[in-house]
Amino acid sequence: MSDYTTLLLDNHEGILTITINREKSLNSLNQQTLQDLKNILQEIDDDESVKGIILTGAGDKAFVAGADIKELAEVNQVNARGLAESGQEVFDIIERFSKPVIAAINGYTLGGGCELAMACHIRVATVASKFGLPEVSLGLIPGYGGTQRLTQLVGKGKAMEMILTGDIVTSDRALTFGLVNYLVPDPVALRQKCLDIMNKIISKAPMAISLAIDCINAVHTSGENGYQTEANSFGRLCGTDDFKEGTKAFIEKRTPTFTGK
Ligand code: CO8
Repeated sequence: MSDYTTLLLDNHEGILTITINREKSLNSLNQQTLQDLKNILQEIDDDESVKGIILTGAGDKAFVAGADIKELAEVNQVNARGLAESGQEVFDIIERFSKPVIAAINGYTLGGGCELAMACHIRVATVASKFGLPEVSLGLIPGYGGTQRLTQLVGKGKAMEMILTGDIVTSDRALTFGLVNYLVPDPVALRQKCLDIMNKIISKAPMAISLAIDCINAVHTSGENGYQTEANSFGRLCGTDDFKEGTKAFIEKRTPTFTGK
């Protein structure tokens, strides 16, 4: 795997942990970080040694505290739209990634950081984590898909309140809203919970996991009929070796061995 200046990579038994490694600026997302994220995802898409991804931030203070405000301050009306779009493209790659992506949230998860976490398939957070889309305090709105994904995850009323007030909410509130799947007491429990969920997912048939992600994303894809996507995917899966193995193993009362074929 290539080296990335803003990321730490650790592949342990098929689970690749990607750590955004800009602790001094609370792992804020500069353009280099976004480019590195895009590149690593492209690099591992077809890499059979990677079965799932845990995305986290370095240190114990922040997952990601937003876009890099120092870089953002230089943005102007001419290039801002393009920058928002290219960031959205990276987050879209994550959301549609063929392998499961879990956000391991360890502290401040603000602005672009909250948008990044929301693009992941599952979110687990420490109780000390804090969440918010405070862009209005900077005279902005979320630009990396936050208005859309927050509304999808927590509903319009709560999304309106969080984005219009810019309030930073506690992890308890985030759990109540459905913004995170689980809360855990500390970073050690965070790692373990993410591994437990990921190990469960990657023990299943890889193509079924990948197509399930596609179908769930189809709910919010304009012009796509999700029911049709589901039926098509179901049909494809019924032709796989893993389907034959899964049903055979059930009948034979044993654990299936999936090959991804
Ligand atoms: N960008 C750059 N640097 C940051 C950021 C950030 N988002 N957040 C923190 N830092 C830096 C601080 O400047 C500080 O650096 P230094 O030591 O050199 O002064 C260091 O990290 C530590 O931060 P603090 O001293 O502020 O730590 P505190 O514990 O006092 O406060 C907070 C922690 C509350 C998280 C505080 O740092 C904060 O409010 N950060 C900004 C949060 C924020 O507003 N995020 C949203 C940014 S806007 C955004 O994400 C838009 C996304 C869409 C962009 C679309 C298109 C281009």
